[in-house]
Amino acid sequence: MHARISIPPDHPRAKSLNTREILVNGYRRGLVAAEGLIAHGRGEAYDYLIGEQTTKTAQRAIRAAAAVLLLSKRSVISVNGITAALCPRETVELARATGSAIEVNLFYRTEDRERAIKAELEMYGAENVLGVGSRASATIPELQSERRRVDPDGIYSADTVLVPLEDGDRTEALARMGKKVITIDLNPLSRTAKAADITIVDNIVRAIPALVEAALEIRCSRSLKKIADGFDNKKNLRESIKIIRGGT
Ligand code: PTJ
Repeated sequence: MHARISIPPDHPRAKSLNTREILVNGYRRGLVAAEGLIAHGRGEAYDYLIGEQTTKTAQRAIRAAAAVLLLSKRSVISVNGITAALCPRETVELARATGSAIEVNLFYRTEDRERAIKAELEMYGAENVLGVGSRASATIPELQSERRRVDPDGIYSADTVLVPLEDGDRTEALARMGKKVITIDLNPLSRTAKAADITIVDNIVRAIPALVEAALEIRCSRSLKKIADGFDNKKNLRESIKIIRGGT
């Protein structure tokens, strides 16, 4: 990740400020929607409340998510603007480590942004990026937003979908289609967080690299099913809320 201006490395908020710079840069490069900058601001507030670190609770969700991705027959990583700007390399690595496909799926959909995101992912080695332009010819039923347009070879026929930074509706619609949904959302109170099968309450800049690490660590394990089945999302979300309230 490269920032446009240089933030003094000893600045107490250097990491967070660098992430902002990369996002603003991503906006200027046509990857991120202007609204994405606002969405990230909301995320920052929650990140501050969890101590800007991957909590034990998030680590549990990350391990379960890695197990589910590895067990799935057709897993898909859904990529939006923020994800493409902040973690393009790690998203491609995660796809490789878990045998997942990558699909571009945008709330504020424009074909220019879809193509820019595809090109960014390809720069980091992604092949066969799904969901761009006319490839998104299938429709998620009962969903009104632009996110409803999906690739018949990707999200539409997937058994598991990883949806980082989501907006509630699609998670619920994918769950109705019988798919397992994994999300990364710093807000444990969001509709997405509650509707997903596995919610990783963490910043994507930490969560996606941690998912890669977990997948590489457990991919040969015989206990994948046990890890996946042993995870309780409701309990995990309650614990995340407790952390935010200062309960641990
Ligand atoms: O690129 P597009 O067009 O698909 O647009 C994507 C956004 C994110 C703009 C769109 O989906 C949106 O408006 O999302 P929301 O409804 O604002 O939800 C975003 C959620 O992600 C909120 O609950 C935030 O707390 C959370 N969030 C924001 N930044 C991060 C985050 N979670 C993890 N890591 C972050 N860096």
